[in-house]
Amino acid sequence: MYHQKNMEMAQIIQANPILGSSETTERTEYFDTLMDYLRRARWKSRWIRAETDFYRNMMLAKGISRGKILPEEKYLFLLADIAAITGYQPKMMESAGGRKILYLLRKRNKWGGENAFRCLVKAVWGRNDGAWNKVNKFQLSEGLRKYLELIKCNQDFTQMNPVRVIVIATMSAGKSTFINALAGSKLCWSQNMACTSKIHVITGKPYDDGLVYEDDHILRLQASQDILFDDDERNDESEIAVSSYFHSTLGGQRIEICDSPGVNSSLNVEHKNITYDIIKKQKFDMYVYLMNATQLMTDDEAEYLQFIKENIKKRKIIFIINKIDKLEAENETLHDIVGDVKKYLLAIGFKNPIVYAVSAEAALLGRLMPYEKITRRERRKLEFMLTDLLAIAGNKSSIDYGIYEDDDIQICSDLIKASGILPIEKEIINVKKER
Ligand SMILES: Nc1nc2c(ncn2[C@@H]2O[C@H](COP(=O)(O)OP(=O)(O)OP(=O)(O)O)[C@@H](O)[C@H]2O)c(=O)[nH]1
Ligand SMILES: [Mg+2]
Repeated sequence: MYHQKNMEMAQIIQANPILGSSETTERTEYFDTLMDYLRRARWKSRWIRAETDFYRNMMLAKGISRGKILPEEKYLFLLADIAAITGYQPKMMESAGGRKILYLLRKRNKWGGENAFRCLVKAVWGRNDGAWNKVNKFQLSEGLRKYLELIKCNQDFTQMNPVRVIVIATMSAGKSTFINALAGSKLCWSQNMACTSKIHVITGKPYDDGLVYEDDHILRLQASQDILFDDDERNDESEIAVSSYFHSTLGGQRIEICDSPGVNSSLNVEHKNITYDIIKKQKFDMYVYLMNATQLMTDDEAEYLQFIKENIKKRKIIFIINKIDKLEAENETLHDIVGDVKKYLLAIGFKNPIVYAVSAEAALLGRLMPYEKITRRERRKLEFMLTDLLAIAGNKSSIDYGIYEDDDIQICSDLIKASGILPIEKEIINVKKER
């Protein structure tokens, strides 16, 4: 199992005023200096390589922000970028390469005195809190101040231990869709056929830098959806690491959510081994067990639940009935279904089972739609879905769609509420890290 360091770190470069410089030569010169320093350090990690590629793309593209770097602050920005590229690792600052870079920066720097510069280095690259207190009193441009704030935010975030959650279920219950709904973005491939074939570890970021990272044989800091949905066959590990800001109430939380392959695929027996293996070998702070509302309490389900019960011991588990939008309100009520599932879980041996009901698809649609142009047909689909969800929850009063006239945001936000995902996110936020 490999676990890429730094995946939880958001990028800062978008806020570097050098990107706003309309002078291409100025940007190129800054980038060349940066590369020159990095070459001298001779660091060879995959992370540094990915960062270098990313910086090249950003710096050599058209200016995206406004502003300019003050000449006297140039080496402070370079220091900040180098610290960021190394993941703010004090160890790299102390390495021979780090010392070489600091020597050059110190020599060329024209801002402040020797001590002030040293203090900045200690804060930005050494993560030293005392140094940060002093830096906060320095006279700096607004642009640099903002840059330093992002750095501090990343440092504080990466210092925290993540709350680790794993989503488990039999095939096609909607694990990947559910995780996409939590992230408010399509990070995991979801299909009506067995698809997830590896553990995907999805890490949250402290703020939205607009980037999705993926480590799947190649580490990329700007992974497109095609890349995310296409597993690299050269990766012989059983894991793929992804990270993104969560566009939901989990935004800014230090969390890792694992997507797991469904365990009962007769076509892919190794999926079961991968998932059983991780459940046996790793401890999670919370287990989220998903069930498909249209296929409840099957034999496969019973077998899997038995395995889970034996392996997770007393750790926190919640159960979620997914796809409630597919239920027929005339035949059944959510209240009864939740009651039946609770009885079933009690019979298997789970004490006081916590059961939620959700439509992961509705939640995901509600979160994606505001960013897309909604056609009349899609809006009808949302309206039907909303009506069904309210009906199944026992709320039979018909909706006056007039209130949604030209208000896509309102229908999306009502859909998210009706999907049932919000109390589940609260439950995740309230999980305490196991000591
Ligand atoms: N109607 C409805 N469909 C859903 C919902 N959630 C998931 N689906 C659909 O169910 C199918 C399977 O969803 P996935 O998210 O791929 O399920 P999975 O559990 O990750 O599947 P495997 O990785 O193959 O085990 C897809 O076609 C989804 O669009 C839901 O809440 N409502
Ligand atoms: Mg899946």
